[in-house]
Amino acid sequence: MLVRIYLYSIIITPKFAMNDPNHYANMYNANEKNPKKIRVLDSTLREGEQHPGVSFTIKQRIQIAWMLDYFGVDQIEISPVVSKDHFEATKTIIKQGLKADIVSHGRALKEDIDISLKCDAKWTAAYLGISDIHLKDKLRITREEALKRAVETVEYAKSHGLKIRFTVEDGSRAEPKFLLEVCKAIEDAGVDRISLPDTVGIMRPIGMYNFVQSVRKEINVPLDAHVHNDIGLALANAFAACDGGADQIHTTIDGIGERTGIPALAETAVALTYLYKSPNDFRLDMLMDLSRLIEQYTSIKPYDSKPIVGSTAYKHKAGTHLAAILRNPAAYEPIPPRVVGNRRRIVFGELAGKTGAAYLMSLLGLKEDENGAKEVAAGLKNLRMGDLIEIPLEDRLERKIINDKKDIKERKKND
Ligand code: HCA
Ligand code: CU
Repeated sequence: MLVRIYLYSIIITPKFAMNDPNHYANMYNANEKNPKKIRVLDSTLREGEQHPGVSFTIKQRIQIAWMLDYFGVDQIEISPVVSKDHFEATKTIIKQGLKADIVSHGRALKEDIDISLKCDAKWTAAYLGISDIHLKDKLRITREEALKRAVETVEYAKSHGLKIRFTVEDGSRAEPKFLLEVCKAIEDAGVDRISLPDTVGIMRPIGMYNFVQSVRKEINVPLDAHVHNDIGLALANAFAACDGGADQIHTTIDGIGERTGIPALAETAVALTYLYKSPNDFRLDMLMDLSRLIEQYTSIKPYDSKPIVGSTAYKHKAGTHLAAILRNPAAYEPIPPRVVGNRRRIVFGELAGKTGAAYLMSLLGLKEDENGAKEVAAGLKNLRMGDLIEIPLEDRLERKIINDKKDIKERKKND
């Protein structure tokens, strides 16, 4: 009877579904046949440096730019207007001739564009608040003055041979008609990209979609999504923006930035590759190293449960999880740790259960025996000390799969 059910399930389960545990999830995700490419602009050197406590040296900035370029981002943003050191760093990075565009960020002022020109920039980005609160309480200018300044900035950059992205800062809170008016005017002035930011992270995904789509319908220029994480929706909002017509997401390493930052590069790049099937060419196995580099240079440690790069992102603890993980890690891992440069770790303690205990015993060279495993599991529970040991699984251990008699026999032969 069992055999019949097994054969039946093999016959009716398509082979690809059996080979890919994410197959049905991918069906719900409804990817198009030829998904569009969504680009990444990394702003660790601009938005990231606005994170409290972060300040890189010139050498660190250059190294971060090199690594981001090697990783495969499309644009790298840095602001030369901040200080002499930032100017030096920008100029030097531009001179390196990296594959990524280096975007020199500043205010919507001729003097800031001049600084970009002095750095020999090919790309510049200018931002100007356009919401009523920014106009009234930050810039103290009228809508008319803002519109004029936006157009003049774009015209000035274009007349000096620069490519320019214009950021309508606080755009998600600007009056929609005025937002479109500004976008149309800068499109006519020859702007190359427009960044649509959710500067205070107030949008829900459908709101971000509507915001971007309203501009997409009227404007032909490529659009960037720059979204803040104040309520924790930045990553979701970035992708909603792309569904609404944006084709470039702003990230920083570990998501650092003003207040609670913007989407993390790791999460964005993994989601693009695996969930959105965007044809990028990222070296995802650098993600852990990129995160560690920032930790080293800033002393900001990503929180344990941070997706992809967090220290618990690939730790498995509960007995039922261990039982599955030790046979097939895909049971509880959407993406293998190696792909992103992370490691799988097993936690042994009061939740380890019989399978976890048996595995721990086999690692210690103890004889495989069901009762012994039960006793160890009970012992771990009775200790009431929570988690006791954590083992990173190196190659040799990772291959050692519990209950795999063949493996055990072979080991015995080799011992
Ligand atoms: C700032 C504001 C900004 C700009 C975003 C952009 C924002 O300069 O700090 O240039 O795309 O969140 O609106 O970061
Ligand atoms: Cu920002």
